[in-house]
Amino acid sequence: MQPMELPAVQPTVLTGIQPSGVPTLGNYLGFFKPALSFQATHRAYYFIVDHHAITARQAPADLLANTREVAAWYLAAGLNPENPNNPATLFVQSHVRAHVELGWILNTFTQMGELERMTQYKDKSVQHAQNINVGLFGYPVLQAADILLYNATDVPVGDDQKQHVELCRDIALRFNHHYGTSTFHVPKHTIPPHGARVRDLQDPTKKMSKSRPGLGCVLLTDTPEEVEKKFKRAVTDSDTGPDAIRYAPEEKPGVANLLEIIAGCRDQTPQQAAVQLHGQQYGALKAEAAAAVNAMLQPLQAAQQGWLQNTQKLDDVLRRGAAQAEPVANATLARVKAAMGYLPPL
Ligand code: AQP
Repeated sequence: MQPMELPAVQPTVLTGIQPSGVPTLGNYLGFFKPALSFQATHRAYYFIVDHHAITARQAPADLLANTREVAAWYLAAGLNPENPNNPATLFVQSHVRAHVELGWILNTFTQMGELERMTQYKDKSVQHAQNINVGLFGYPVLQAADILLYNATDVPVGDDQKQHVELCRDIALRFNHHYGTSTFHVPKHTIPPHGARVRDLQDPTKKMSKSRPGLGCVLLTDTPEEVEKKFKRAVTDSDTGPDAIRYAPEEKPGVANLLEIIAGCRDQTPQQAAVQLHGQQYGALKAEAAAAVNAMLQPLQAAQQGWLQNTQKLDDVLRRGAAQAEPVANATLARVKAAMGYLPPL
């Protein structure tokens, strides 16, 4: 059988987020904002990874509500499915069945040892010690399938996901090499210059995470008062000198986190934010961070509520998105199966 050729690859972006809770400020600065900037230059696929979210137990009502709510955050953050020149595609992972099928196939191109080395698996095994399921272990394989199905050239993710995208590259190269084909396009990850790892305000050694809500975690749904309270209590250090506010991530992780947050909200660098606050005390830094976050959150929250009030329109976007994604995913799956010698459906 002749191998089926990889179509000419155009710049294509693909990335996703789990509907596992209310997204955090970390998800916004490290994910939504940088990922959506690719719409201007790339064929863009954004999705909601519900199959990934079930690797930790989700209450059915929460999974259902969170899936629409995350779709509404994407749209509020600027995803534009109506752009006449280059509409972005937004869809739900489970609406395109090829993800699971390719994930199964790629399991056979992934070594146990590779998955055992994944930092997220190690962290989540501690976080969900009662439920270390096979899906949690195989999470990066399904993620590789997600990426490869759309011939993605760029995968914008936060710092924590870099290792998974590197594994995806290894799997794609291994498959192509084994069959002597160019079945998969090998993607690259893109880490945003700032906001790649927004840290927990109470413990700047940890990333801010939607499954670890609390005083250290700013949620996109927080009121201005909640945001102010969380920043007021943010952990810094005991430095009181005139140089206390400076950007030194190793030496002063709490302060660096606040500067990165201000910078991420205002499209500047953390060094620029530090210069503007030079000579002031930490109270001023915390107040400035809260003000920057609130100014960014208020229009975002209003836009998200607008989408949630019109679920019919929201569902239409998701339905059209799946219809656009499915043929692309199915074509890749057909190429994979042809390369491997599967008998096509008769
Ligand atoms: N604190 C963060 N700073 C920068 N980027 C972040 N991301 C997550 N937290 C931060 C990025 O957001 C994208 C979507 O994340 P996800 O929902 O797929 O899962 P995650 O990385 O495990 O994020 P959470 O918030 O910690 O979710 P839970 O608690 O459900 O596991 C990814 O690109 C991620 O890098």
